[in-house]
Amino acid sequence: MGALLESINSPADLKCLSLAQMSQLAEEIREFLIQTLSKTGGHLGPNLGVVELTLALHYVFNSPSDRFLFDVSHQSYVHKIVTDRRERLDTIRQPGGLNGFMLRTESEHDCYGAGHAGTALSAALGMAVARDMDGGTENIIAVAGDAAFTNGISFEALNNIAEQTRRLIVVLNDNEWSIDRNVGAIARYFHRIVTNEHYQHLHDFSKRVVQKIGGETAVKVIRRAEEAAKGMLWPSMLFEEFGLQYFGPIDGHNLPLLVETFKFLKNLDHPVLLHVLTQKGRGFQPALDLQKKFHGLGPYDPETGKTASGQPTWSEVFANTLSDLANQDSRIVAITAAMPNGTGLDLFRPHHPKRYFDVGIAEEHAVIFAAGMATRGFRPVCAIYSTFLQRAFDPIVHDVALQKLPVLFCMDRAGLSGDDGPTHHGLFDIAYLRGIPEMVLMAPADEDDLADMMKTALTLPGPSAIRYPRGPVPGVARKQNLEVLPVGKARIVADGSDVAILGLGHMLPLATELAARLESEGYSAAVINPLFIKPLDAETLGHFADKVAVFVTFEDHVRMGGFGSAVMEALEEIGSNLPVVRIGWPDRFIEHGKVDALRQKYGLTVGDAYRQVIPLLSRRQRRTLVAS
Ligand SMILES: Cc1ncc(C[n+]2csc(CCOP(=O)(O)OP(=O)(O)O)c2C)c(N)n1
Repeated sequence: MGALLESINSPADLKCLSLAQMSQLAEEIREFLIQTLSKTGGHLGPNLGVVELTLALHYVFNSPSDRFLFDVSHQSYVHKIVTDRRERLDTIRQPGGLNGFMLRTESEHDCYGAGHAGTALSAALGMAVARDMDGGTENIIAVAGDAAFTNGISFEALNNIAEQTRRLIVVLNDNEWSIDRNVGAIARYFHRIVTNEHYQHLHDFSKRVVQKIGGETAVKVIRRAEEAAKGMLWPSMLFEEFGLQYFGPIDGHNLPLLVETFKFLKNLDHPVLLHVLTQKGRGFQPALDLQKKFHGLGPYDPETGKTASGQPTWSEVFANTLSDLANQDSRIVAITAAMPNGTGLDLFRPHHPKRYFDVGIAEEHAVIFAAGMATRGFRPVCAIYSTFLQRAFDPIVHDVALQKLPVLFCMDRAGLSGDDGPTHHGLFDIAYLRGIPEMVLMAPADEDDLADMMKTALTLPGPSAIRYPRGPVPGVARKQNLEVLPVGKARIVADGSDVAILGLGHMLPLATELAARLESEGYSAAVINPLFIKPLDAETLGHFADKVAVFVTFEDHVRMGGFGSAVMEALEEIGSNLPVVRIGWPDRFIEHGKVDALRQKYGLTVGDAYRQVIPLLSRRQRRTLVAS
């Protein structure tokens, strides 16, 4: 670790540095990030891009009394480093370690938690208005990426800012990238500002001004910097119309310029937007070459950037299957909300470029857009992570289901996300989709199931959803042809008469393992792959209710309102009062960590199921003995 970096334990330490030392510190932080994240994984590219920006913010403002909000907050590692978490950066995303996003419980400097995009401006405005009502004086600064401005909430906030407060600083951190290239009219608009030749002139001018004032006395520096900042004013109609004075675009890696600009903006009595240009992945060639990959990744080689290549993922199977299905049906279209890489759709894009739509970070729009296409006879497939689809609950109900439109939701990252933590766990989708009339809801146990479910869904007259987890598929030997599954029919994997064990989706192996353990102790255990969460196979449940003493359900979802709850409701409806041992996540937010360890901690193991089921089975035996 660099010598300067070792001396930084709080924002106050930064303020003792000269600007030249700060520039040196920026390079040390970059090296520290590259080395540390090579072992932990994490959002390297975005953080390399905001080193100077974050240092300048902490240099000029006083955290925690002044408040910084980072949109998504995947780019808050530098903020963590300078706010007393440098020594724990090597624990980031590790069990018991630092969270990969801002977390209010982690530090007094994390004034607002996030993980989903588009929230920074609204939350910052809420804080500003609360400050004004309380007669407070602190500064509130929202830092949001260019892609965060493709999100509706950011614009809902913009629409409201000038009416509500006179003091709010919005920083637009423009690197032209979302995870993939940023898309849409807003992205093009930012690009036009940046490539405007008049701006180039201003940019050179401002650079010269800052270079000139670099060595002067503090008073002169401030006065001239004000002039410089005013000189850089380049009215941007869009933000000015929203009532925010627009400054920029300025070089987001020029520390003196950033510092002087923030000093100037700090004293204004009206809301402002500062447009800074940064380079995602700055200082690490592999991250500059492979922007998408280095947005966020697992461990890598800190010299070459190489990562271990693994077996196919659920996302890849999804995307390849969709490409094949689209070859046969020209009405199939694929929609992503800024996640072509994560959902696998960037594999679909080259095969069907005209039937691929990246709508930006705009899940609500994605779903309503899909609904619109479906009214014209298209078969839209929305590939959206389970956690981000939460945003689109109302459009799913109001636009898709209510109108019985055949939109398929492929929910990637359903289940525990692991390292990313509670903002990204996909643990609620069954609960939020199960109660929607018309919805067909499925969970595959392996890649064949996933492909069959997709084929099935694309024959249905109404909405459907498939949930599958992050990571590699089980790797079964694939069958030749896809099948249309009978809707609402479970698959009996093994018959049995004492206990019926239902393993939903990728939890099926736990059901099989529990059955083997019970069988080895003389019990007869049935294993069922439910395939469908809705409609649930009441007939199969009824069949087993007549012979077994207990049901067990395994699901990678919260127990409350989940698959096990659905089984209980279905049993109650057929008049059965058999006990159901439900294995799933408890009614609390689950921290980040390794999936296996968290399953152990929260009771999602075969052993936990066994301990609960044995007393219920023994009671039955005792009853049988008494009866005979
Ligand atoms: C609602 C929502 N949808 C999708 C994502 C996934 N996501 C995380 S960061 C990101 C791109 C953010 O780009 P930008 O705001 O420009 O910041 P940068 O990473 O470029 O600094 C996306 C799409 C998310 N966090 N939240």
